Amino acid sequence: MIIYGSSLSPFVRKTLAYVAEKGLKADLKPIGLGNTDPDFVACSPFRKMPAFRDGDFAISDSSAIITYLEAKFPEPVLVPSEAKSRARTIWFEEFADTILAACLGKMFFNRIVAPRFLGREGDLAAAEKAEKDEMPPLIDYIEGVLPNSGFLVDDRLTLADLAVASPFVNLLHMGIAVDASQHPKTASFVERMHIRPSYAPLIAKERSFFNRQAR
Ligand SMILES: N[C@@H](CCC(=O)N[C@@H](CS)C(=O)NCC(=O)O)C(=O)O
Repeated sequence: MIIYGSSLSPFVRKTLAYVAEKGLKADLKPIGLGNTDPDFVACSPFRKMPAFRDGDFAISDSSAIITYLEAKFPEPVLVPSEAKSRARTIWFEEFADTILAACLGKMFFNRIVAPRFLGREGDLAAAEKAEKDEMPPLIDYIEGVLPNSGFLVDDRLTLADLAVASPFVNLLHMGIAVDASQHPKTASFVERMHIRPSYAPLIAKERSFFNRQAR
């Protein structure tokens, strides 16, 4: 199995963490923005990452890839089958991929991606607005819905936790931590997720990439 992309993308990172939690093996083929590698484009017609290939089957979109893998490799169950639990898991994945990633993405894109990878200035006012106005209600929301177990659904690890944890790595790369005095459950959730064996090596690799860049 091949995953095309860069784990700096929250969608690629979520997929890689999911693959690791499933105990599966996939080759990560590095792809940057604007890459026109023919097999990447064959798997992802609109050139969005992640893209995925398993033999003659190709698909893109992190949720579609995870849907395929969960059906093909049911154990361990990371998308519960019980109706309410499944719906809540998909809601949290959707919340993470759209609402949370969009907000943190404005910060990450304008402060890091545009200046470092695209050679142009980012919209720093948009990044500032996202941090000051858009992000706080999202963290308030997570704090309010996180059960004491520290897992979003069914008091055990599911795709919901993997999805919500992913955009927070981009926050980490910007030197911003969830304030534990204001949002203790969320801060602890993020910390615990990021030290899991599925996330920690990805974060370490991303960090060393940034450190090499800074030299
Ligand atoms: N819903 C998609 C989103 C994928 C996505 O937007 N990826 C971004 C990187 S974070 C991308 O490839 N952008 C390149 C582009 O839009 O051309 C998923 O979950 O995979």
